[in-house]
Amino acid sequence: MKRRKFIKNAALTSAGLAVGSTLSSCDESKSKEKSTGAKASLPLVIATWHVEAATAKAMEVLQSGGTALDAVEQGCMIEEANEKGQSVGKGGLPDREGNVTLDACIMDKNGNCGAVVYLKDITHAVSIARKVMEDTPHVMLAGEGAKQFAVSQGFEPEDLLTEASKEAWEKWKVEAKYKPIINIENHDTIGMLAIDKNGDISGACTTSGLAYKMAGRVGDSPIIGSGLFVDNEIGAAVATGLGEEVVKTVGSFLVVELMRQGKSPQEACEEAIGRIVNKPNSDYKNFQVGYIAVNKQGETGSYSIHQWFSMTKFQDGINEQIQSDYFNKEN
Ligand code: SD4
Repeated sequence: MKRRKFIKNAALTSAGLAVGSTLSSCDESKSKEKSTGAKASLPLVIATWHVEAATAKAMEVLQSGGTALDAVEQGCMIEEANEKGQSVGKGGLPDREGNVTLDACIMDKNGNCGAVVYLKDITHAVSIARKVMEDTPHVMLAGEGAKQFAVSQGFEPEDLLTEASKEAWEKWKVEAKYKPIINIENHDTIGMLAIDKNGDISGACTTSGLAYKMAGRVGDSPIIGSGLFVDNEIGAAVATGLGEEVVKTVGSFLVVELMRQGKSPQEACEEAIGRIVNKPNSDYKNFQVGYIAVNKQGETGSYSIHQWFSMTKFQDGINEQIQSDYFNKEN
């Protein structure tokens, strides 16, 4: 399904309309990843949402002998530079005051990680996160310091607020109501996990966060363990959706730890969503969270609270969008 159609479908779902068979273009046979225990063919890339250009770039890097770390960085950069994607990098929707602020992190096979939060004016937040990991003694830089560091590394500052995003913000300001919207209009973070041909795993996550968030708000995406976690012995997971709920359950770390206990990636994603929806008084009907995961054997899984979350997977020459199974089947 092309992104535009997907957005439309998601909007219909979030508006509470019945989702009929014409919208159900997902292939049910693919919607639930089975655990076979067999070793999958490598290399392999998965990413949140429908981002085939990004997974294609990552696979190109892997096929030409690049590492999983290079692959996830370069794959994510495709979406960061894509001005049409209004929740990542350039063209991201701003906060309530019109600032586009980016959050990103990256993690390698050795458990090293780097992150930037509240980064302004620099498109490739994922690359700055990698620089933090490789060229500083720290794991996270925020705001002005993160920007200064990026500039010192040769990154050119630019205005990230495009005409289209500015227009959307002006329109939002008329009512200025803040309510997380269930699906993709403001949930299009790219989280990417890759296994290179040596079987080594890396991951990255990059976003402009929730549209019209409070100024200064930081979500789950740059928080290691919440938005992303990689353990090269076990596997990796990455999250998208309402970051506050992911942070409260340390979601990606949880998925990896569940895989460590023997769960398949699919089972682990399902249990991590269960931790959110089964809380007493959970308000899950009003927000979306989705996880994707891969284990050391190359098995993958994905699960979300609501319909229309998807994963893009590139393996064995096939680059495809796979609709995710989901918890809330009430509609
Ligand atoms: C956040 N998890 O900032 C991110 C939002 C997201 O697609 O996933 N957007 O809470």
